[in-house]
Amino acid sequence: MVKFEQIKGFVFDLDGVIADTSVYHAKAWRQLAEKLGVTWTDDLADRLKGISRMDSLNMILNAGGIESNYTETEKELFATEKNANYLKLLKNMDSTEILPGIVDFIRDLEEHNYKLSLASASKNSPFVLKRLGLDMYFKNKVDPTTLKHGKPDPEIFARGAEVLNLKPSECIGIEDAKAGVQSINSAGELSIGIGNAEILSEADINFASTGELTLENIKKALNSQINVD
Ligand code: B16
Ligand code: MG
Repeated sequence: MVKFEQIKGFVFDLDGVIADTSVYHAKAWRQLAEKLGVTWTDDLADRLKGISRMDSLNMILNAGGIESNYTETEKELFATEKNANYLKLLKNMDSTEILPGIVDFIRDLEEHNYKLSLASASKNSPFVLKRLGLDMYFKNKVDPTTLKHGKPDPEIFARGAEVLNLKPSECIGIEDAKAGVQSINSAGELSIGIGNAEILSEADINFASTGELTLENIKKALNSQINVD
């Protein structure tokens, strides 16, 4: 197990970790799914977290058994429609959408000279960060349009360490999605799962909410694991 003292950087997911936008993604997908006659379930909503736009659409069509009913051009139109719905929901977005404890945590990381990067699958992430007033903290970002594979593939979190000039073993990745935790783990970083610990059982450390995300709590969690091992 990695020691707390080895850690030099933090790689953040955006939707569901920094901001409460995962509910807006779910709302916009639900609108489209129901229009296409696909039953919306909590399980489907969970599986979509962290998954790229086109992969999410394919997952929804698959869940309804209608993946072969549409051409690629029609799928592109559906994805564009979902994004337009999503952006409508973000219309009045501001810093009040930042999840609890996140600003204090980021400031604390900066104060202690940790490096920060962003590993969000969302093409909207630069816009969202700007609206939240947090873009100045994330100069180092992985551009999701340059990725060959989406989460759970390790590529995005591996690149999140790379943009910081750090080794994966020197980084902690923070995620709210099962696919995201799997990406962090297979990139060789230490994973923190935010949310349902049963769904995120593969995470090295679990916190029920971002409010628990402090350097002190991370240190405590890591030290208690070392003592048990
Ligand atoms: P977009 P994250 C992910 O962001 C969301 O969790 C997922 O719901 C969304 O489909 C994906 O970004 C793509 O987003 O359509 O805005 O490009 O959790 O990786 O920050
Ligand atoms: Mg997320």
